[in-house]
Amino acid sequence: KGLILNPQPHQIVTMAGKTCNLSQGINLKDKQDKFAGYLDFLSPNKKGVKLTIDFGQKVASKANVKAVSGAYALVVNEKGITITGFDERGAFYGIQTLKQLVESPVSSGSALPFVEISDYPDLPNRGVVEGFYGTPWSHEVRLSLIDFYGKFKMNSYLYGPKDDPYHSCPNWRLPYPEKEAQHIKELVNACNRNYVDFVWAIHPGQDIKWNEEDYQNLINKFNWMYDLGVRHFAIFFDDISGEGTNPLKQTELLNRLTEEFVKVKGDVSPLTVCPTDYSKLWANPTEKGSLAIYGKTLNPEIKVFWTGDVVCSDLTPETLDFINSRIKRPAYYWWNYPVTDYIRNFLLQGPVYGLDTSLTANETCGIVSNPMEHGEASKLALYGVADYTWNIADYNAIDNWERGLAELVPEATDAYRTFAIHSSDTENGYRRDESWETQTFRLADWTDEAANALEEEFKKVESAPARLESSCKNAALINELRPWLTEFGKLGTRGKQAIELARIYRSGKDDALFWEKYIQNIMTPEDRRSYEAHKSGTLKLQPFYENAMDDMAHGYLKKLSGKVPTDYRGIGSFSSAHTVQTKLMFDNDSTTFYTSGIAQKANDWIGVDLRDVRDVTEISILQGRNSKDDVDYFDHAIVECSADGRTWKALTGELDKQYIIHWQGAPEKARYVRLKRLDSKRTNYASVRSFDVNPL
Ligand code: LTM
Repeated sequence: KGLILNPQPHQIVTMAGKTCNLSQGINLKDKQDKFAGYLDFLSPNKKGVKLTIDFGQKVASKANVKAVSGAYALVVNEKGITITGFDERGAFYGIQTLKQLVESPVSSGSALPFVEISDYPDLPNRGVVEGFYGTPWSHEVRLSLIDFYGKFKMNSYLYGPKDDPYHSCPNWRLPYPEKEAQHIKELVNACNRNYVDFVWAIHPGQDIKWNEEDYQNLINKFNWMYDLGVRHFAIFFDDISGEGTNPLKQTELLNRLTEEFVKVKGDVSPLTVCPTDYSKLWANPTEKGSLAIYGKTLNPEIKVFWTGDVVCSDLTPETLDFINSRIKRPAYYWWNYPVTDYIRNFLLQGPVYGLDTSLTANETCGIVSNPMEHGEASKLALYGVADYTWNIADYNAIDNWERGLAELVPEATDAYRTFAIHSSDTENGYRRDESWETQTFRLADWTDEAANALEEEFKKVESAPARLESSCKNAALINELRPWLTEFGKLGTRGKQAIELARIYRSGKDDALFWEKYIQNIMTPEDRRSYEAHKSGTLKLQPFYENAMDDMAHGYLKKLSGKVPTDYRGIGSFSSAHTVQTKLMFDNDSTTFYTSGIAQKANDWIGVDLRDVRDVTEISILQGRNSKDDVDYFDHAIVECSADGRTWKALTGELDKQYIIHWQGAPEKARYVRLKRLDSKRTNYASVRSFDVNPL
């Protein structure tokens, strides 16, 4: 209790009531003279508590330290403090744990509890790949993150920002200009200080020629990077087309580089590669496929990345079985979370989950997270990745998230928590749970108790930005969060006002007041634009607001006109059909889209609720995310209608590869119309840009 350690150690035994008093400082016995510079959290004093630090196989085996890199033992007892590392990195990790112990509430600054910790990493490679599209991290953010990796025992930082032109096309053949080269040197030094491997990656595939000239270009670039201090290298062949995708040429290149660069240098570690087929979504699974070629021909020491069944996916034993049996080694997992380069209007602050807790190093040689271009805001997720990769079986996503919030914003944890719990989902990407403590409801299910509780939550949402702005000491974090905080606060106000409005609406007493306040609480096109640019609360809060406002308008217009208004609602069998995104099908704007966020399958459907049984005479559906040639559509589909939502009547036969669907016929009595997918090999998302029924 009160002992907050991240990552959680494998074994920890505390001696109740016994403590070691650090108020007189420590008397350091740094047996190999390595760590004096790492102990600024303690005061040196020859008469203080003895702190012995040592490492190496001999001392480690005496202290029962597991024989893996990074393992250590930390003992606090009446004789003082002893840290024993299996290797130098292990001793460094022992110091990180000691620092967290000293700073833990249980030690209240100087009364360190007697403790025996025996600890080691589950996976040999743990860390981060800066592998996203968009603005690469600034030098300051990178330095701050590298300290963060060391503090939480992550040992790998792969440098591969897609928009660094010297990493990728067009300049991968050229040396870095002077200033950038100096920065790389500083990053290498910061990584060395933190016992993190700085892995410099090159992304040459889009225009590489498989000839001697480009081979020499690559060797030259690696040599320049070597001269800047780089000792770990990777080659990324992701997201390319053309001759660069050839797996035989890729493996040939990696094998040759291993012989002629890695082995010749002697102090360079084995290479890492991201193949073009990094996801099951498009990898050819057969004996002739590129993964099997990797398995048969690639030097067994080379680590191979895999992102899972889709590009952003959960880490499961099944996906690792699939890849490992083909590449003939435990895959290196490139986890596309919390990356947001495909949904740049989101900021992901939720718990880290979706990583199977039964895995071991036999199934994966490591995991790196691909974060957001917002480095400070990515730390919350990285705090989870560090914990998971170190101690897989004991990993608890929610517990980790709670600790992470307190670690990152100790001055305003509650406000940060309010923001984070409602800023987790992606709406139409890699779906994440969000707002799980909040109950929302449709107005038809109103109870005073539920409305009051939700109103309280909206008030917290409304006040969270100011609380964070005034208390959080991490200015860089606040700068990244600010645009989202602004919209978050407004969402709180809108939601709170929707509940106040619903009270007037439900009383049915003052229509004029209701309508006046309704108009005030509607989002203007400008409000919508700024909310769209920095979204949060997409799973529950914004849908509550949208539904409440729509339901009130519907009820009010019905009361005034005596007829059911024609405000159509989107419906469907996908989980994302329950978000407000479905509105985009009816906004008279074909550049918008509605997509499921999960792979489509037979019998999935997307449709419209006409709110009443009507005569349907014409239906027009436009599919494809951004253009009519996109892959996200139902290539084998049928249009159906129904009066009750249970019995459906086919209006068309099987529609084969039709992005644009148009049906016209004798009036059909229906309240619901849908487009249903039939059998097909397609596993893409599904998008409908417009769904018109009886267009005017
Ligand atoms: O995931 C990989 C291997 N490559 C790219 C990343 O660069 C990108 O950040 C993510 C997320 O959009 N998707 C990719 O395909």
